[in-house]
Amino acid sequence: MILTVTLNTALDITYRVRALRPHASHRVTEVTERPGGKGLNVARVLAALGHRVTATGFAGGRTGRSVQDQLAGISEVVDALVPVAGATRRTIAVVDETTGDTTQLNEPGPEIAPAEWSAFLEVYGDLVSSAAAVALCGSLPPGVPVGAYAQLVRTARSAGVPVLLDTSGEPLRRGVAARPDVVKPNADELAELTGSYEPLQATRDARRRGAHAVVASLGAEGLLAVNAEGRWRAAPPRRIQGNPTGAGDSAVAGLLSGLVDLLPWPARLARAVAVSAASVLAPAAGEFDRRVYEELLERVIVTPHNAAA
Ligand code: TA6
Repeated sequence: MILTVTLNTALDITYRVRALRPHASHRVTEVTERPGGKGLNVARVLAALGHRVTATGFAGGRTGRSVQDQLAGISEVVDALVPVAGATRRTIAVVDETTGDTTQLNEPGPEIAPAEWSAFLEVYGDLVSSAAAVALCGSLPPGVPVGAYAQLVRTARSAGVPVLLDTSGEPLRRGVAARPDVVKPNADELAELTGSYEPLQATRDARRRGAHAVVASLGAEGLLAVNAEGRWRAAPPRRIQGNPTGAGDSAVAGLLSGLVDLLPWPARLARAVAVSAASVLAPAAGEFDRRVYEELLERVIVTPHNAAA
């Protein structure tokens, strides 16, 4: 199984409106509520790709119950979320149907008590040794130590389990230094880490900081990957317009899926780009249409760069 960690789970609420205008009242044309937080999106996409997943992290309150009720409906996902006293946060995405632009509001999440963090570490320690790979994804809720991901990376690595990290800010900086197998920052996260918006330079710099492979998600341009074997660009065959919320999470799922299926790097990247692009065309994060994914997968363009990193 693949283990996903979502310390700051969320009930993702998506509102669609015809056109979003400041200071105006809007009629919502559609609303969806889904289990969210980056790791749970990764778990749902992995399940749809046919993998068995165990999802851990924290859940609490009415929102946490709603997240867990929906997870119970996905047979490939085992719910190993640790109960907490505080309520799982809500995130709100407002999609403007005219422009396709999305405005995202993320609550900070519940305060995690020291005893709840210790309970999580025990669950994680038990699960990690039977995992084929681990994904550590998203922001940290208040109360979780800023070095949490560094600690979780070290635990996975000493168990010999490949670990992918997708977070931002100081937790990313410390996590990278713990030498994860893969990090997947977006352009802003990479720039915050390295001080550079030049993708190749920033990606190589992030690797020098400790990650074995860096896969930068560059929005509509796809992925740029650098590891010891080389570097590649992977791009969708056409410009994909839709809801980009969770596109990075789908890319993470594609990378992990390719990793556990032992695909060579170019094929892993193609899978990640295809599932990410397919999820942009789906109504909510963590979802995609299988036929759209397969059609895109055949036409993703993966280009090797000649010089090794
Ligand atoms: O990537 C999209 C998304 O995963 C949403 O589903 C939402 O839950 C949010 O990001 C959480 O991100 P954060 O960085 O706050 O943990």
